Amino acid sequence: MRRRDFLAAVPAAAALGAPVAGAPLSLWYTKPAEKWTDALPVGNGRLGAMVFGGIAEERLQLNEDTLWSGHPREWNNPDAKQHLAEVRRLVLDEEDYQAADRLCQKMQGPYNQSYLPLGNLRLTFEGVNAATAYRRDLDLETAIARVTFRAGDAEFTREVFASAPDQVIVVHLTSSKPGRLTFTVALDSPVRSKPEPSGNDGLRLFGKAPAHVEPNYVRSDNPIVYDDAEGKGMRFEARVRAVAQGGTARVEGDRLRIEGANSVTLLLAGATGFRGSNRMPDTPAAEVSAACVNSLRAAAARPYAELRRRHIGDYQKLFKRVSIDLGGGSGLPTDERLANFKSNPDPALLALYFQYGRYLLIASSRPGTQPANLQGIWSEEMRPPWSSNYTVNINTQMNYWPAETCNLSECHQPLFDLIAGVARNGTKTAAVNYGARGWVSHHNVDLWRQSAPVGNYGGGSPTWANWQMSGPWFCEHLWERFLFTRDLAFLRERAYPIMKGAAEFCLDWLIEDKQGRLTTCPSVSTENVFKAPNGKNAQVSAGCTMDMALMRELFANSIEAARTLGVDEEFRTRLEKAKSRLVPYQIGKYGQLQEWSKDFEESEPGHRHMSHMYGLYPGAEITPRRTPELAQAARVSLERRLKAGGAYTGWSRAWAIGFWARLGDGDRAHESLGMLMLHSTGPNLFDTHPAGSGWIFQIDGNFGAAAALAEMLVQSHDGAIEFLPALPKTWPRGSVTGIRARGGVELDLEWDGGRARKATLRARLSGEHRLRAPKGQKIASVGGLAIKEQQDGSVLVQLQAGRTYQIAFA
Ligand code: FUC
Repeated sequence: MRRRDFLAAVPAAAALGAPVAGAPLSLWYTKPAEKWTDALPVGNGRLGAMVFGGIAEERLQLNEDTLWSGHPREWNNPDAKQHLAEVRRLVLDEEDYQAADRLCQKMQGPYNQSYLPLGNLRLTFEGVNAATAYRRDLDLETAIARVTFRAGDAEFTREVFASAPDQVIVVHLTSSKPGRLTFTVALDSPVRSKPEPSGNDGLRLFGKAPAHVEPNYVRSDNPIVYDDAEGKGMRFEARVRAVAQGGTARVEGDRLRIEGANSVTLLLAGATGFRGSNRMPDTPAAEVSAACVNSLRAAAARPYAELRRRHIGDYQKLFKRVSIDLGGGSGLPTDERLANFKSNPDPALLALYFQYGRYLLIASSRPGTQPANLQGIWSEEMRPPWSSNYTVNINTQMNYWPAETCNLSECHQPLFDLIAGVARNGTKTAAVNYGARGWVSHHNVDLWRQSAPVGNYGGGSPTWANWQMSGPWFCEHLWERFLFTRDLAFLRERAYPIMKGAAEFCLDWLIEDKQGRLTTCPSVSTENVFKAPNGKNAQVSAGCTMDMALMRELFANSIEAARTLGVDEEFRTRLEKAKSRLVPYQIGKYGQLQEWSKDFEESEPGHRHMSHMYGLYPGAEITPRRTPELAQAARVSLERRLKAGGAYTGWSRAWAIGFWARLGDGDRAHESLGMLMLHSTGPNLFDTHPAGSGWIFQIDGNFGAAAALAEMLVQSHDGAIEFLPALPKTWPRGSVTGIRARGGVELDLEWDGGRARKATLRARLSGEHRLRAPKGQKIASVGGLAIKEQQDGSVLVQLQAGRTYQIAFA
C-alpha cells in the first residue's frame, strides 16, 4: 500500500477527545479484559468486534452478521397434519395431555442452523510489557473503544471503531514517542480457514463455513459438518491492511510485521458468500474477496481523521437524538459502579445502561443488515448458546422494543426484512404442516428464515417449539411502526400484506371448543408447564391466554389497517366475527390473570416467561385505566411470579420492569431495574442469562430494559401521551429529550421534586392528540393552543406538522 503522511491529519492523542474518568456516557475500566464478556463491543450493524484492550497482546474478536452454518433446506413436515386431529381430540376431550405433548414432537422438523464467529485480529507488541495509567473505555458519544497506557517513557493509545459509512473496522495506534510501535498482526478463526499474505502490507483469511452445526444443548462436541460441495457452507473472508506512518510494514509468513512506526491504522474488512436467505450461498471466492478488497481500497483512500469523522457523523445522527439525565454520577470505573449498585443505586448508571441499549441497537441493526440475534452480532463460539439464533417467542421481538420509542426507527428495518422472509417460507409451512392458508412461523428462526417447529436436538425436543404465534407477534412490530410514523406507503406495501397473511393463517388455525368459542390447539404458553388433571406436567393445551391476546390484537390491527387503506371489507367482517368469539381473558382462583384457558396449577410458579401478560406489555389491551380488573389480575400474576423467584433471566427481568411501568408503579419498576443491575448484568453491562453455575451473554435484556426505562418516563399506548407515568422516588429530578410517541410526536421533558416542570412537543405530523399530566398534576398550557380539558383531566390538542409546542404543567 502507498504510504501516506497521516500525521497532519490526525489529532494528537491528548486532543482526541478521550472522555475523562466519570464521563457520563463512557464505560471504562482500569484493566484489560480477561474474558470475552469483559471486552467491549463495537459494530456497524454488520461487522462487529469485541475489543479486549490487552497491553502486550490485543485481541479483537470479529463477527460478520451473515456468517452462519448451513443453507436453505427443507424443514417442513408433511406428516404433521396427520397428527393434528388426534392432538386436538386428546386435549379438547381432556383425555391425555401428555400424549398430546408426545404427538406434537412428531410434528417437528430439524433444528435451526448456527451463527458463527468470523475470527480474531491479534496484535502482539514488543517493548510494552509493564504499563501504568492504564485505561480502556467505550465512549457512547462517539462509538469508539479506546485503550491508553504508559509504558516506559511513552504513552500509547489505540482507538477502535466499526464504520458504517466505510464498512470497515478501524484500529488506530499511536505512541507519544516516535518510532515506538513495533508489533505483529495475525488473523485466525475457529471456523476452518487459512491465513495468507495479501500484497506487502496486508493479510487475508479465507474459509468456508460448515454445512451443518448441531446445537450445543446436550453436548459440546455435537457434530460440526463441513461439506465441500458447492453452496453447502458459505465462503467467507476477512482482510486486514496496515497503513503505517514512519517505520515499516511487511509481511512475514502468515503475519504482518510493523516495525518502528509512529502511528498505524489497521483497516479490517469482512464478507461472506451469503446471497439471501432463499438462495444457496455459492458466491464464488473471487467475488467474496472482491467485496473485502473494494472496502479496503475505498477506506485506505481516506486519512484516519476523515474515517473517524465520517464514522462519528453517521453514528451521532442516530445516537444524539435522545439524551437522558436521571441525576447521580460517579468517578469510578463501570465495573466498580456496578458492584456498588446495592449500596449506591446510582441513577447515572441506569442512564448509561439505557444509552448503552440504544448504542447496541445502532451497532447491531442497521438498514440492510441482519437483525440483532440472541447476542446482537457478537459471538465467539462455534456452538453458541441456542445457536445464537432468532428466538422469536420473545427474545428477538424484545430486541426491538426500544426501536420506536427510543428514536431508532431505522434500526427496526432489519426485523421487517426478516419478517418478510419468514412470511414467504411460512406460507409453505402453513400449507405443508397444517393444510392452512396464510403463513405461520414458530419459535426459532435462523439466517435461512426457518419457519417450521424445530425438533431433533439431542436430549429431546420440547413441545414448546410447536408454538404457531410468532407471526402475530411479528405483526405487532409492523403495526407499531405504522402507529409511530403513520407511513401509509409502509402500511400498504410492507405491513398490511404480511399482517393479512398472518391473520389468514389464524382464521384457519382456530377451531371451536366445547363451549362454542374459537380456540387454538395445540397451544403452549411459551415454554411453560402446567399440572394436568392427572397431576403430571404437560405443556400442550388449548387457547392459551397469549394465543388469544396475540390473535385479538392482530385481528384488531388488521381490521384497522384494512380500513385505513380502504381495502378488504369482507375480510374485515370475517375478522370481526372471529375476534368476538375468541376465548376471553379470565381471572383465576388466586385473582391472577389466567395463563391457560383452564385454571391449571402452575408446575413452575417462578417461570421466566410471563406470556399471559402480553396484553399489558408490550401489547396494549390491558391498561389500568381501560381494563382496571384485568390490570389488577395482571399485577397479581406478576407478584406471584416474582415471589416464586421469577425474572431470573435478564430478559425476563426487563419484561418485569416494563410490566411495572405499564402498571404505573415506578418504585417497583425501579426495584426490578436494581435486580437487573445486581443479578443480570455483566461487567461490560451486557445482559446475562443463567447457564449451569455461571451465566452467558444474551442481548435481549439490554434492549428490553432500555425500552422499559423509556416506558417509565413516557407512554403513548393508551390513547394519550402520558408524561412520567411511572417515575420512581429515587429519580426526583431529571430530564429526557427525543423520546418518541405514537402519532409522529417527539418530546423532551424535565422534572424536579418528582413533578413535571416543562415539556416540548415536536409534531412530525398533524393530528389530534390527547395529553396526560403525571398523577396529581395538570397540563396548564400547550404552546398557544386552545386546549379542551376532558373529564379525566387529560387535554385534547390539535398539533400541526413541523411545529414545536412548549407545555407547562400545574
Ligand atoms: C427461550 C428462553 C430462554 C432463552 C432462550 C434463548 O427459550 O426461555 O430463557 O432466553 O429462549
